[in-house]
Amino acid sequence: MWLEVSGEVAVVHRVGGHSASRWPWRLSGLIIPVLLAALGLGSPGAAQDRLEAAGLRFRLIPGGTYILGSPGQPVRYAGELPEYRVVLKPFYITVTEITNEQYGRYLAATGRRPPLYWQDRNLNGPKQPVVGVSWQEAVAYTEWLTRVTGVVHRLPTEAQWEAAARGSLVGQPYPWGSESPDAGGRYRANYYPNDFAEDGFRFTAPVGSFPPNGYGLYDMAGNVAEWCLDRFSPARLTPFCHPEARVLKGGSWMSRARELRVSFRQPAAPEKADGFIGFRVVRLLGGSSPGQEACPP
Ligand SMILES: [Ca+2]
Ligand SMILES: [Ca+2]
Repeated sequence: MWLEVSGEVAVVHRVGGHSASRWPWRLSGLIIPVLLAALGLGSPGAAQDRLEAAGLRFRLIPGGTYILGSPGQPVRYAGELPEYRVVLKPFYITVTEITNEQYGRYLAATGRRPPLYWQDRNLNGPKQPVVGVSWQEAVAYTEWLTRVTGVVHRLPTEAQWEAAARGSLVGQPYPWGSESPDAGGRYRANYYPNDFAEDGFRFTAPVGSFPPNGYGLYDMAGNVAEWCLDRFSPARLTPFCHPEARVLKGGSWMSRARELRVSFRQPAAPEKADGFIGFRVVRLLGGSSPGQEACPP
């Protein structure tokens, strides 16, 4: 195995097929101890095993004050939060949605039952995001990651998700700014333009098929809508909304352009499993504190 350091991303690869000449500088000096300290992990050998078990790539999202929610322009759906300010601690978030390949490692390790659509050829490519995973199953995956790595992993809160999705931009409707997802004839996400396949993908796309946002995160708009940890704000529930509903963010391959806005949110019952729903994972720094110092109104 070798440990790659790229910005704030840490990935463990198997050595097979790579030149041994990469070892001396990659595994020398202070790089490894510093990186492991940043990740809150222990000895290099144990940490490598733990990272490999996770098989995931993360980006560090800086702590600080974020302005989230919608200013109301160009549109704000009922249920979206008006603009609010939140203070977040720094946290890591996966570069992509969790893929079928990554979820398959979890199934193999735990013997849990595969999710819906696991056998659906339109949706089960190794690099396509896992779908058909309920909120409870997504939480169980993060708990497994926590167990095998010894570092707290969790679903993102809505505030963490949205701060990450904005990619350092302020007051912009989309992860890339204000342009529509198809401006200039160039597609910026997998969604439902005038036809499902007009952007190149009839169903889910392999993760990373479109350009990343300013934080290097892929598919924060579209592909699969992503589970957040939070309950959907009770004050905004309709009589038809599940009382335990959780927040979905980002829109999906079944969404129209307006639903790709970073402030857009959908309620879904925690047991709901569907072909448009997936998730990504947050790794907390410094133990199990919630990572959020203020809550939206
Ligand atoms: Ca599409
Ligand atoms: Ca997504």
